[in-house]
Amino acid sequence: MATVTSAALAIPSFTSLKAGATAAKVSATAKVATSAVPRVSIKASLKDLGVAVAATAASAILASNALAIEVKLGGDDGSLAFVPSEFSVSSGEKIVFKNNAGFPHNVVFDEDEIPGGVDASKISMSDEDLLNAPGEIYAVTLTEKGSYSFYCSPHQGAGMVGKVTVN
Ligand SMILES: [Cu+2]
Repeated sequence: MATVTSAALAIPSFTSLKAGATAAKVSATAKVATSAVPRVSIKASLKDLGVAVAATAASAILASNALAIEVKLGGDDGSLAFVPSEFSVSSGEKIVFKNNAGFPHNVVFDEDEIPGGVDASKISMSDEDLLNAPGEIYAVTLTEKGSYSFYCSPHQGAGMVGKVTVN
């Protein structure tokens, strides 16, 4: 019976780390743990706790993804454009350029339109390097504050250009 008590105590402290659906599930488990068949319910509650821990890890990953912005390469309508073409990020926020339509594309920062001291070649794909497959990505993180212009070298003439402000 001592084991049952400690398992039941562990559940509320875990619940405090969680919110929403998972918390509801854990408290349902707590009820089972105090029922008339302790041996079986301990197993069940530990198993459910394992599931809840996995859910916590998944939401942590989602939270870190929230710090990235995704820019489509090619509009859903097939337009040769960055979508969005003008946006702002925080310093250190990841920018993920993702092949969407009308590829191949690439992402090249204009050495004359980036903050002083930033090496364009370190943040750009090379002119010859292209994203050919659907969903292929190029990710870059800018730390120097200021405004940066970029373009897609195959489609620059068609107006596939963009601008990001790093705050
Ligand atoms: Cu392009």
